[in-house]
Amino acid sequence: MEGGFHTDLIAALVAMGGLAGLSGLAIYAVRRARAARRRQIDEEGTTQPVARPKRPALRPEDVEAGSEEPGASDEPVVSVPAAPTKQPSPASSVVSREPTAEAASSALPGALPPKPRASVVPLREPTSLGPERGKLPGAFSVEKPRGPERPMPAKRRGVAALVPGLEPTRSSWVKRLGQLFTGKKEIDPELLDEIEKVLLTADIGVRTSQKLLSELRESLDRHAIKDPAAIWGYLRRRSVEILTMDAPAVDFAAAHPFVLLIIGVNGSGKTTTIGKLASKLQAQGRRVLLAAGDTFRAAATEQLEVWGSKGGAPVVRGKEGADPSSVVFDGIKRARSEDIDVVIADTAGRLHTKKNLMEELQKVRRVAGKALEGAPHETWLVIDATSGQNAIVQAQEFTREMSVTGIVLTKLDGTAKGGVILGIADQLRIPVRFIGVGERVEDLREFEADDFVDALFGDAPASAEDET
Ligand SMILES: Nc1nc2c(ncn2[C@@H]2O[C@H](COP(=O)(O)OP(=O)(O)O)[C@@H](O)[C@H]2O)c(=O)[nH]1
Ligand SMILES: [Mg+2]
Repeated sequence: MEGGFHTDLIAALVAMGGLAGLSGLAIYAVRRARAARRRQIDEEGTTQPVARPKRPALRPEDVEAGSEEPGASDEPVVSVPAAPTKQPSPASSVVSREPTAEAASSALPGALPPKPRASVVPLREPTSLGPERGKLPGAFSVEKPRGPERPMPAKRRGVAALVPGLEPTRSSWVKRLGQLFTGKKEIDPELLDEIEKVLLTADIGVRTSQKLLSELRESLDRHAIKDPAAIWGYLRRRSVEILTMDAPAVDFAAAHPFVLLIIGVNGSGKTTTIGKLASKLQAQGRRVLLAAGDTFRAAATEQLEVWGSKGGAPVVRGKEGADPSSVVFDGIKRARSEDIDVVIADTAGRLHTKKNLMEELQKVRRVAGKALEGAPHETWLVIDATSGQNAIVQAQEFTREMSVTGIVLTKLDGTAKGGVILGIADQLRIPVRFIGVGERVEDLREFEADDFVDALFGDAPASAEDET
């Protein structure tokens, strides 16, 4: 009885072992076939069946790695030619599968090629291909492309240098906007409502936000925009258009001396901007003189002298409370006699009343013209980006009274309100000449609409990465 039971038990175990072995073999064969297919797609960029090259036998760890890939499936992978991507790929590129939630959210939708099925992720060095492949069979990679490994042409380096200064804005409404498009395949009314909400809180200003939205709705009605990625592309393109002015570049050699008048409210960054700009001009070999027209505060003159002494620029000053126009007049006269190339005139941002300030500034303009015909050649309004929508109101007040030829937007590094630049540019149609993204000389950056929008909307990971 007992012996028979043992025999039965052994027979059952043998049968089960056989079954497990068989199914194990079957799973192994399927995995091996999948891994081989992935390699084929990866290496040849095709899904067409072709004669397979002989491979060494798969090791157990290869099978193990393959089975852990969350994105593995038998779906065909579409290979995309390098042309539609922003960064043309060098010799090495890996076709990466796109629409996993994580991978999609790692890049803002603007970076997506027209068909968001797959993108070409360039690698910096061809040599990195080997180990990279060993770890991540490219065609099914769900790991985010690693930013620092991307090659960087000169223009992209300029954009990259701007990115840290724009981080507060990038990681607020720009990020929220980007997240609206992540994983979205279709445009629904909800998406438009969400876009509206984000734009209205972006400090762009109600007028400019509404304008963008009504244009967007109209494009949707005309079926000119068909998918969410196209909306993102549209917002980027319109931003560049708004920020691009039909104005000639500033030519500091257009007059001798070239007189630049700097105006703006107290604390907006006038004196600091003058100091940074003077350093830049001196680095170009120009002789610069500074006129300390902010006679309202003694500290302002001292601050200008500190900047002047750094690069050896003479500073013309008046007594505290002196007429600023007389200081500017003296400065221009001295510049003419000393063969100075550029005079930069500082002014006060606050007098006893607003009306007085505007009158005072108009007088400075007139007197500058008496010291040198055609002066001031440019008048730049310095605006503190941290004041958000107030900045738009402020700019409107100044430009009503003064002929302003350029805007300098400072302190973008310290605020999420960088969207204000769009409102200012859209409503005033005055070119932004420089932006301030920090305290150092190099943080005063010549404004270039294209680069700015690239850095702001960017294709660097800016959305999901920070949230996990
Ligand atoms: N973070 C940052 N601070 C800035 C920038 N521009 C100016 N500042 C600071 O803003 C403050 C006021 O600047 P100031 O030039 O004195 O303003 P003014 O009263 O208009 O002359 C100073 O502490 C500057 O260092 C900028 O782009 N980024
Ligand atoms: Mg000042």
